[in-house]
Amino acid sequence: MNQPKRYLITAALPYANGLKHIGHLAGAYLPADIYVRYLRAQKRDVVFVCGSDEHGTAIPIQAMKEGSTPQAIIDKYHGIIRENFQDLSISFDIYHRTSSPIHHETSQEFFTMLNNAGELETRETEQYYDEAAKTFLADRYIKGTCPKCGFNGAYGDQCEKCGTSLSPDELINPISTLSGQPPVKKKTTHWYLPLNKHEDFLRNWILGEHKEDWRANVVGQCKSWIDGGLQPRAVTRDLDWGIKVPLPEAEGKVLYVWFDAPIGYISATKQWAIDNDKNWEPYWQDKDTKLVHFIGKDNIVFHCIIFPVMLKLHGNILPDNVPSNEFLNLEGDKMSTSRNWKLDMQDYIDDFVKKENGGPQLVDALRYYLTQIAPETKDSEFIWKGFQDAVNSELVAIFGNFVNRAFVLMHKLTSGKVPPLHEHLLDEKDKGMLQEFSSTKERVEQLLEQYKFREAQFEVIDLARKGNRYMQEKEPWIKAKQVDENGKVLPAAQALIDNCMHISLQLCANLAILINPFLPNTARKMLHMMKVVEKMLDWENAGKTKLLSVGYSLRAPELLFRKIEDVEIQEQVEKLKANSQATLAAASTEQPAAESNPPAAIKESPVKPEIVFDDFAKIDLKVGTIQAAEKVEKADKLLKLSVDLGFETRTIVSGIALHFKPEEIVGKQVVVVTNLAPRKMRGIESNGMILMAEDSKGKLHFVRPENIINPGAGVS
Ligand code: B3M
Ligand code: ZN
Repeated sequence: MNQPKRYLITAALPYANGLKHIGHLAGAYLPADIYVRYLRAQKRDVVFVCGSDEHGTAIPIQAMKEGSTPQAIIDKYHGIIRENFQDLSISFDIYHRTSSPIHHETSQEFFTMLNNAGELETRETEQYYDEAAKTFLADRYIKGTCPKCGFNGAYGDQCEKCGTSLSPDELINPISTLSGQPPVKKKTTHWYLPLNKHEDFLRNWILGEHKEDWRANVVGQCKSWIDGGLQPRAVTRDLDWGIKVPLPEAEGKVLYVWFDAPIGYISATKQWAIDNDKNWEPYWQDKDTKLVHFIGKDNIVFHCIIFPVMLKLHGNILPDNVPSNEFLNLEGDKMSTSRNWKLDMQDYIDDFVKKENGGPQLVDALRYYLTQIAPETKDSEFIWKGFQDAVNSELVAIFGNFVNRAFVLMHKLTSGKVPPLHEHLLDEKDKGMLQEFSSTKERVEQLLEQYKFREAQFEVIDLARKGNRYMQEKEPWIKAKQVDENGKVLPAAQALIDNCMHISLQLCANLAILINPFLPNTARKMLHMMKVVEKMLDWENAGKTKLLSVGYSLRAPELLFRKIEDVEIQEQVEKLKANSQATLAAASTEQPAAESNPPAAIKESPVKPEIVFDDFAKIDLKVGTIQAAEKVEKADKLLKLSVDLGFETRTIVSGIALHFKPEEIVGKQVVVVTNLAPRKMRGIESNGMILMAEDSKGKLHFVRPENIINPGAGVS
């Protein structure tokens, strides 16, 4: 492609059903932001769109969990996620919402056009229906026994225990999570996108045209989908949360969330155009627009197979590339929301950015480490110790150190001003260093154009490393010792000092430009130190050796990065473990819905393996009375309880905060496992566990004596 006239950059629309973690950030948003900042520095015409994905069953399910409504859920999480991105310097031009009217209209128009053009097919199938709740059941609303591993809390689309993708038909003894009753089969009609008809197009486009320029993992996944034979895909659902199918005969049906969500990129562009008095059409219609989708690997099929077919049929341009990342693991394990093994953007912001010694430098610290470990070609791992090392031994010891040295020495040896360059005195080392400006710029540019962000960032740090080495070899502070009888540095020595400092300061200016896409806050701080305007960061200035004028006086150095202390990372590791233990403890009281209706005869038993009476007798159960309850700071699921057990009062941390308000449970009686080994959660020692029952809607209930009795009474 020749130089595109304009760019439309998208980052996957996060579901507004919960907090997003740093795996999401590293997967799509950060690389997209780096790319966009680079394009903006090049003065290209670029629009960066994103927003909340607010449809699909994920939303009402979360509402059920939080005892809230779908609307309240999307409002809540849209606000939080949007602010998290802002706090981490992700610079969207618009952060839109798929619940907006403009998106509903755009999606319905899209569907209508495809349907009127005869590009959709209808099919009648039988689907699970809940007679009590009078509704068809989305896959997620059906639970049952996994045919693979026997876990009896598997969902109709996936078993979360063994990870197998399922269809509801495969579940053994399916149960509706709405009513707790077994669902029945009922006929329903849906609209399908016949992907099978577009196989040749996809094969030529992906495996022909883009085999070389797309990432191997993306091409590989697409190839296996296409080779496996493409099937028609339903683009409608029986659900009451979503965008209504715009047909009179489709009462009660909505567009499938994966049909409307990617159209969200288009409606976001429309809204951006309205807000900025621009035209949106060229961005989606002109061939000279470069469209790039940044996503995580679980979204590949939707962005490379399904959405392109929709775009083609609708007469839009196709993506030029879909840089998709693999997964980011955390401290040796897969990140997981259900196991609470994750680092949310919100937590990082609270614990680092919004702390006294935090601020923008810690935004850049996270951006730096996440780019350094970006899972571009394979899964990678976030390790707190690795974060500390990256910050302390690279940002602080290499980049920050070089800039600081250059500024300190300038104030000491060249009276706080940019000294002149004495060309005739330049030696090979000086020339070599100056050469590096432009060659680094070229390498960074090539790497960014190929979406190789980690290598690109490495080049920038490497340039700072070279700067340190250069200064070390030149030793201007030693030359400054060559003085005359008045203590004035000899002219010959001063000239050499001037050259070293001149080159080092021009290098600082170059570093600011080159680091800007990655660490924008650092670049701004450097601008301030150099007393230059934002315009200097234009990419065309990179590689130039005369950015700062001779004689110009610069400010005193500011600290660019601070060290990360051992205790900070220890705390994080402990917190991670405590949170996930608390979640697991809470989950172990959960009874999968299928257990409330034990199915008659299935091999995979719904109950745990048999134990002998002695095993049971080891557990000490007593009745207790809750005397006090309070929320545990920064742990949305935990309550700290004081429970009177008659013979003593115990502190117990329980993962029930999403189900009960502290004030409503004081005075209630509960059953406590009193001889469970103590466990620390969020730094609080928990001495026991409260028994809970979970109903089919996922709500927790206390297990307790029918009437108030004396605390400490034994339970057997
Ligand atoms: N909301 C899934 C996800 O967050 C989905 C992406 C939509 S992109 C159009 O992984
Ligand atoms: Zn399973």
